[in-house]
Amino acid sequence: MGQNLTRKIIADHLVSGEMEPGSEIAVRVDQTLTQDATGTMAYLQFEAMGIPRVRTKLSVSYIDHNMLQTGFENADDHRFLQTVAAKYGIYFSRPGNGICHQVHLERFSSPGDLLLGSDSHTPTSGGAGMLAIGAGGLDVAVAMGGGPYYLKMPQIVGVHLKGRLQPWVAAKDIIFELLRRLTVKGGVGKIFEYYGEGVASLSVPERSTITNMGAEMQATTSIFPSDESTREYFRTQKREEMWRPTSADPDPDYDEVVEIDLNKLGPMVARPQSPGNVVPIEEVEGTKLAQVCIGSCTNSSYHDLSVSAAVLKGRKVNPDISMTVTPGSRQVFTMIARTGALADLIESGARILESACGPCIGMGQVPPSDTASLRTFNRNFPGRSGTADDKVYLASPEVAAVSALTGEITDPRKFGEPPLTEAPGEFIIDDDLIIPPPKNGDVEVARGPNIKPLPLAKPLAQTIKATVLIKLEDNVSTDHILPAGSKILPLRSNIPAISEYVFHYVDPEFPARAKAAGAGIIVGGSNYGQGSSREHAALAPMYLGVKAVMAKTYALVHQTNLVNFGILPLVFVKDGDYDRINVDDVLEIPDVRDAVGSGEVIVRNTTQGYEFTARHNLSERQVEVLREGGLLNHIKAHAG
Ligand code: MIC
Ligand code: SF4
Repeated sequence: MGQNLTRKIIADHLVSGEMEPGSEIAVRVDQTLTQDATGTMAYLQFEAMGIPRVRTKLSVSYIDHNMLQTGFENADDHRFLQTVAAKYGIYFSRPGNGICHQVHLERFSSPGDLLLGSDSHTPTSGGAGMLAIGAGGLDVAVAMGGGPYYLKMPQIVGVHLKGRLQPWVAAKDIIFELLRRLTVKGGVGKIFEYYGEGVASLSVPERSTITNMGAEMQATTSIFPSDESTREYFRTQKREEMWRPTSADPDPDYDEVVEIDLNKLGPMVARPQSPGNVVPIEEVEGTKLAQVCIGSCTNSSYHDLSVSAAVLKGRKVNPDISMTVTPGSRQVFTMIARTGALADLIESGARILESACGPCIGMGQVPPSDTASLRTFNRNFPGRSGTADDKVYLASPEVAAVSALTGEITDPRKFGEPPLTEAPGEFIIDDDLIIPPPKNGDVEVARGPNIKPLPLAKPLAQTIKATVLIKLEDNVSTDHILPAGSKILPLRSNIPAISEYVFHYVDPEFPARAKAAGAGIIVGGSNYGQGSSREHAALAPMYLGVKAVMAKTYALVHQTNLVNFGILPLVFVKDGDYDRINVDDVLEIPDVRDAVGSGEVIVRNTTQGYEFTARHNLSERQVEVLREGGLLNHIKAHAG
């Protein structure tokens, strides 16, 4: 059997390790990306490494998350990021240029190369044949310094696409189908590689909708081959010279195969409050809506917006609906302005937002209480929109546009023939908002009062004795652990301030209790830490004195972030052990510093008077990192 594409790219980038699923490998990183919400920390960490200039082929710093400027904080962060970029040799995408993933796809994606980004939706560039992986900011900082990225060799799942999408059925429905079948935990430790005759009919932006939302299954990444359609995309982006073909060998070997017949798919919707709650649209049709939002890095391409505009053209948004549209990039924005689609949107009554993450991360357009919102985004975790009791439904732009007219979730197939939209022969290319770094880094870094020094973890203690601070259910996301939104997101470069918001909507007393306890333990269910790659969900608990997490299973990026910040991620061996623990129990892990080397530790519940065994599944290198008090301490200890 032939080799699959993913293994070829990994083999091409392999620095160390065996490509055996589950064993740790290290890969060379060609490109990095950061955004402003994770970037400030990543660059503080990079600075702490004392490396004069990035050692990647290309590193880009984007501003797209913290765009509301209701105080000085976000604007100060922008200046910090701009000056840091100039100093260390990083391209800087200015606010207004668009969402990192959309812009990266358009202007920098490169088939066959490896991209590491401090954002969980970095796999968007997988639509153009890149191996694009989301990670914590510290891992990205290490990669900028020329270090490899460590991960467990994933299993490669081949997704065989057959047939062709039917009218009104969108790329979004393909990834919904996978989420429906495999759930939000179905991608842990896996890479999804798309192949088969159904691939050819999907354009690069459509492929990118699919690879983007592979993150919702906790997949390491997702990838499409680079074919003639990719070449056409690069041609319209006027960078055909960057295109090269990549594909699996004929008859490729996969660890697992999933088959999707595109002919059989219908429009689908993810119900509140998980992207895994996918149902056929018929099950939720008629749900009254108060808000419809089109945009986010999942669905804000020229294709998505022109289809939406064509549906709305000559019609009016229902008076009960507040509708917003966010172009994913300045290129998309200018294109819809030139073609007239923007005028159609404005005339319909849609509210046009600047090219940024915006409502996707609770930066404005918070929905009214006790109402339903329909969004083309990728996540609908509780409270993420900014409304505590939110009911966010996720769907394709086609479903969103038709529903905005009717005021309720509507099957677009009842709307008649889908509008004909033409792919643009060429895109408008204007990279003026991307500032290339100057040749010499003689730049002074601007540090406003919101940029606080980086806190470091402490080496692993000989014995951990700590109080159980909280006990959580399954599928707790990093949005639960450390929410975003317009109040909290601006504090990303200020760990003391942001740590006051850990578990804010789950248990607002958590920070005070953690500080009073001095040393704490978090107890979680399965898939703990799903969602965003934000390392703040490890860094802020570390700052509050959290020493260990005990969970049934982890989302891998969060598990790595815990290790990077010196928090021990343990796994329950028996379900009963999870059941028995109570909040406020004091747990002792004797001789943990030595015991952790064996992969198994004894935990004593000193409050209830019993013992149990807990495990971890970390590599020897990660155990060393933990002992030394996190990755930055580890790097400093082994500098040179
Ligand atoms: C998200 O979609 O949750 C974010 C905000 O883009 C995060 C990054 C962050 O928390 O800064 C992500 O997806 O990793
Ligand atoms: Fe931004 Fe939303 Fe995409 Fe995250 S998921 S990068 S917040 S648009």
